[in-house]
Amino acid sequence: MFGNLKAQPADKILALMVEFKADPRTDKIDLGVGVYRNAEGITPVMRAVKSAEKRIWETQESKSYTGLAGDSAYTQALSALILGDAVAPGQIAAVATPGGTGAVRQAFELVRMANPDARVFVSNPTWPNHLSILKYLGMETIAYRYFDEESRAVDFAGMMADLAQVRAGDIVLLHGCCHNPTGANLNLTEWQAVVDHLNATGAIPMIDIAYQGFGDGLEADAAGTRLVASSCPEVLIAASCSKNFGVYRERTGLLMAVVHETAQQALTQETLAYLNRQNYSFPPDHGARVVATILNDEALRADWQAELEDTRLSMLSLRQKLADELQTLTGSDRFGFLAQHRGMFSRLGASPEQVQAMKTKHGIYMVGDSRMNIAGLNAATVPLLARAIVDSGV
Ligand code: PLP
Ligand code: TYF
Repeated sequence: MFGNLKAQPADKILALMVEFKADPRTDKIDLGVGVYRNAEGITPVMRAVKSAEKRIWETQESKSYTGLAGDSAYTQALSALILGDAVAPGQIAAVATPGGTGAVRQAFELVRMANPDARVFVSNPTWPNHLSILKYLGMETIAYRYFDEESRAVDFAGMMADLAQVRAGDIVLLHGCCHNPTGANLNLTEWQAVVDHLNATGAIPMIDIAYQGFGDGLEADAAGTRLVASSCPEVLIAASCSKNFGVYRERTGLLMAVVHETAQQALTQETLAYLNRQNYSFPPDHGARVVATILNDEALRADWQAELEDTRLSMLSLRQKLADELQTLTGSDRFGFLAQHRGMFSRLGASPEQVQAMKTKHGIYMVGDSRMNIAGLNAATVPLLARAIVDSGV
């Protein structure tokens, strides 16, 4: 049996992690995998997470099973963080999932169950796992233009032209904020135009939001998602707490379905719980309990927000420093987009050869499509990167 297995393509981001680790150079710079790192290069456990874990350790009296949907204190608190009051609670079905990836997987499975003919429109480019999971599930996937390689901004005209082909029941996958891998995002006017188009055609939005609080702030980063949720009759939302709570390895995610008719809420909720049961039964609890503890406690929540805001501002400041440094070195505004992009990532627009040259000559690791994790930088490495970029002829 095992001899029948075929080797599967590796995840290029995770492969780069391994390659970086094996590089003996001490001055190497890791701009690969999307993990936040502070100025000391550490991915810290957030203060509020430590406090919540202590509290849980002190007070938790049982680790018996929760429910198939996870702890409702978690699903409700995180739904409210993402959606605010954009939709009435009675219109939301929600389940905890193992990370944002688990939510994405369950969302696609729900779509396939409800409408096997649905096609899934994804941005070109998108997070590679979207494509890999869709392929694994055998779902038809269509790419829409998203990134203008010249301006390094959203190619909105191209995006809308490609979305003209959507049919009723098709799924349009959108990144809620901090687009991975480009860093280029829709503004609210553009979100509105997408919403109008989806509603005119009957296509269904699915939002993947994995970086709320990393771009323009907790509220601003959720604005597009809230607009969609309040304006479209049916919406899927896959959310991750990995980044904004720094609980990567705890696998803490949420899948929400916003239903038009309150009567459909119970059936959708039951189906989401059913899908959890088929795949892993009860979702992980520890990270979810930490998140719920933080969100439902005024002091912990304030402390978490303050640390998240410091994290966001540190990335913004690195962006500005890098853009300024490149401005000085090149005497042009060609790299001004770095300060306009939001979140952890920017697609630099370097060729695969230039990315390779930066790795071999300068020990700078970025993903092959020239996606850089801005949080991998610090004040000392920004000038090194800027010089390597210019030196490589980008
Ligand atoms: N969606 C996007 C766009 C991501 O970048 C990530 C990665 O962090 C995720 C989903 C899922 O993250 P996780 O499964 O670690 O919560
Ligand atoms: O895009 C990233 O770097 C993060 C982390 O299979 C990640 O989203 C990368 C690859 C992967 C899972 C998570």
